[in-house]
Amino acid sequence: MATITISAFNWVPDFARGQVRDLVVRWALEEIQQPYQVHLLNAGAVRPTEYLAWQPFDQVPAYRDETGELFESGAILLHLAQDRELLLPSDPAPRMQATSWLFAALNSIEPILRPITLMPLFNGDKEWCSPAVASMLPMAEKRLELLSNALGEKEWLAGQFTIADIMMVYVLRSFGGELINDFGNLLAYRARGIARPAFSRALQAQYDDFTGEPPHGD
Ligand SMILES: N[C@@H](CCC(=O)N[C@@H](CS)C(=O)NCC(=O)O)C(=O)O
Repeated sequence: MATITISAFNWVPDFARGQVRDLVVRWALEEIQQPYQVHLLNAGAVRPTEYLAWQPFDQVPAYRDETGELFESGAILLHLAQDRELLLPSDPAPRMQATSWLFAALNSIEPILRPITLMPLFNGDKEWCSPAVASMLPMAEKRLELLSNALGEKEWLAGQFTIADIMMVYVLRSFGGELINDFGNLLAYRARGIARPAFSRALQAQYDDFTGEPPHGD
């Protein structure tokens, strides 16, 4: 495969360390043992305006290889998985399942869990925060119950390990917290994903790249 460069941050606040979304790209690259370079940016500093041509929302990750450029972590995973049986089976039925579950992680699970986790972090001192979070819990519980039912006794969402599991485990790890405690199979699934050696290598690589300084030397 072509020489790969991804963007990542060299500094983020403590709460975000180990959660930044380049993690899923690093994880996929580690699964296929593909070396890559990292273009480091500081989350606390203004990014160079040229970066917007690569990532229009000024976020990480962005991705480049000799064939072109991508942004959006899901799109990057899909690209990396082309012709990579280890990330996405070529057999149409599981391939279609994995594609659906990749998007489900991003579009059907993350948006439901994300505010429940992030709102208290950023607005925990506001009076409206607790009732707002409480109002979102029933829908999250229902969605997780349906995810749990769909996973059932399976080890991975599409039968074999795929990019769908990379994204779903990332979402459950970053935004699932204790919300999944009532679902034994989801707890085991998340633990199974995190236990993969490629995940540990990706996590370590993200931490190793936090070499920057906080803004204003805070
Ligand atoms: N939908 C994008 C989201 C990327 C994203 O949220 N990146 C965060 C880090 S996890 C970021 O760059 N935040 C800095 C900012 O928004 O200024 C993807 O999945 O790639």
